[in-house]
Amino acid sequence: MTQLVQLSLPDQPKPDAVMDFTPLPDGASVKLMLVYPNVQRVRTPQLGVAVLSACAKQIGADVCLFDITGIKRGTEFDAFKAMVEREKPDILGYSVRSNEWPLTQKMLAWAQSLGITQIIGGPHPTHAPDETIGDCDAIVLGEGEGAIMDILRAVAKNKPLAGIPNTWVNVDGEVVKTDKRNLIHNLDEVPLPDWKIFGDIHFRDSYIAGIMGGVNMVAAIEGSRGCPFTCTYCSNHALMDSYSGQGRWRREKSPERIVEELAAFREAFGSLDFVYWVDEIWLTGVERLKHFRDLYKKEIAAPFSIMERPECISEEKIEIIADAGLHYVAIGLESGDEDLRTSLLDRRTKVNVLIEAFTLPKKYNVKVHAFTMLGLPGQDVTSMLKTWDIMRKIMPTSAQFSIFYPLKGTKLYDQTIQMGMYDPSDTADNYYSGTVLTQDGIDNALLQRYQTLFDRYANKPGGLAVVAFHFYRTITPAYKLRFVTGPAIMTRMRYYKARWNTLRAKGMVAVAKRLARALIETPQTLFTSRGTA
Ligand code: B12
Ligand code: SF4
Repeated sequence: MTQLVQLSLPDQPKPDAVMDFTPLPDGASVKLMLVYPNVQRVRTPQLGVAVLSACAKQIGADVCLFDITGIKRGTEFDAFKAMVEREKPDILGYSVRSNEWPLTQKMLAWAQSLGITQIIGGPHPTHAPDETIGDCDAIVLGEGEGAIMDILRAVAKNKPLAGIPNTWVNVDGEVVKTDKRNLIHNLDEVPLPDWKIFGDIHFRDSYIAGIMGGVNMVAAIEGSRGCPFTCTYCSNHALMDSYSGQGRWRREKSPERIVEELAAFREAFGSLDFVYWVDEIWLTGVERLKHFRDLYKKEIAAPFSIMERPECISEEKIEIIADAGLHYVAIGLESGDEDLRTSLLDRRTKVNVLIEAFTLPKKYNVKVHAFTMLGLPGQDVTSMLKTWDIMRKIMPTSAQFSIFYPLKGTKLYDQTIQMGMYDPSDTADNYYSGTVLTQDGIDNALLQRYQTLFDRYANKPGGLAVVAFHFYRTITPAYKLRFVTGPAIMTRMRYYKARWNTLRAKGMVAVAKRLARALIETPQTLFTSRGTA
């Protein structure tokens, strides 16, 4: 049973000491093993982890990373155990999104008996501290830079964690909660990310490199924090509210710092072919954009991608950023149903604004990617068809159709539970392969069908794509044959063909081995009628 304990520990840092870079005391050492339980195996570095590693190293801690990205599914837990036993960390620090919580829980449970301090941070524990504190020693809520350094110093000095700002600490089943420290006011003061803690897979084999084709080294960078919008399905509004009165929510790094960061990346990796910005919005002040463009073209000059909110796109801004090297912009369309967008999602973007946001970049040779969601609460086929209609108008270069998942801490999470559509014990490890909502007339088969057809036809030019879409969405047997049974048969056949090839290859290897052995051990038998070769 966990409960709030009122504690005030006099020698703990105050919440306004946002980042304290005081080194570990002389002679003290502490080893932090960060954990990235990347169950989706997305190949791009998690910048939170990279920044926390940099903070820890800056105060003199030893840091290593357990990253499951390159590890075969099903073997990640054994690999984790092996690394913990080999590295013997003092602290395990897990960075967790909601879909990664079940695996994290398993790791936490195993490592509990080893006497290692276990802390968790990232979006999931931040939004579900009450559900996660029982499984670990401490949670860091929200921004973690200041807290990780305080925690490392406390562990190095053998002091309790209870009382460190923006933490929940589990003291033998009782929870000590502290206020969040203020938001980091000046992002330029955050140490440069320690990208090198991640393996090459995240840079040379980045998923962006996969999309871009021909690109080799991709840098991921955070240029700002704090989206000012309040979409009901996104964790942003909850985080913004939780920091109310604790500093400006929207903060931007200076163009000088951004360029410094990218130059450091290029120095560390020897090259830089593409830059992937993780910021939710980018195109804010025009003067900042112009200044960024001038510096960036001079010092970095690599193509890049950004994410953007439709309302922030204007011709003036697109012209500047395209000139700086913008290659593609990913924009949230989410739904073509204006009523649903406005009343359910709190995205009050007018259709003409949406259309302009998607068409303007193309005018400047910038590719456009659309984020959309299917299976929203209350969404029926008519509503999904409105997304189809708008997709046909905007014709983005590419699009992705995820299936709505209620994230803990969001308004839609609470609403879907109240509406009896969602049982919170139902989780998903990705948001593409099915719905967790129970809705009349909308099931997984239907959603997957629309998702497949949208994927295939929504941004394919020409009338044939429209005919094919409506044909397959209405004629169920044709859809099944073309998109379900047909591909399943093909997959099976490919599997048997691969097995057959392996068998043949193995057979030949075995024959070759036997021949070689016979040649060395009993060469005479090769030339007699009893020869086995
Ligand atoms: C860029 C991004 C992506 C990219 C890159 C992901 C990656 N590997 O980093 C892509 C597009 C691939 C992606 C995918 C997904 N994403 Co995403 N993504 C983001 C985004 C916009 C920025 C993340 C980022 O780099 N932030 C900057 C760093 C510095 O901040 P940070 O990671 O939060 O870390 C800080 C703190 O959280 C804390 N912290 C973090 N870890 C730890 C660990 C410890 C020990 C401590 C002490 C502190 C701590 O300290 C850090 C420094 O302050 C966020 C929104 C946001 N603004 O955070 C969503 C967000 C993280 N994504 C989200 C989701 C849901 C996903 C997906 C599951 C969606 C899907 N398609 O299925 C996948 C999961 C894949 C994965 N492994 O991450 C949600 C997570 C919500 C939740 N409750 O889990 C967010 C919050 C957006 C939202 N919708 O609300 N994402
Ligand atoms: S615009 Fe994007 S990041 Fe901002 S609240 Fe909406 S979904 Fe979240």
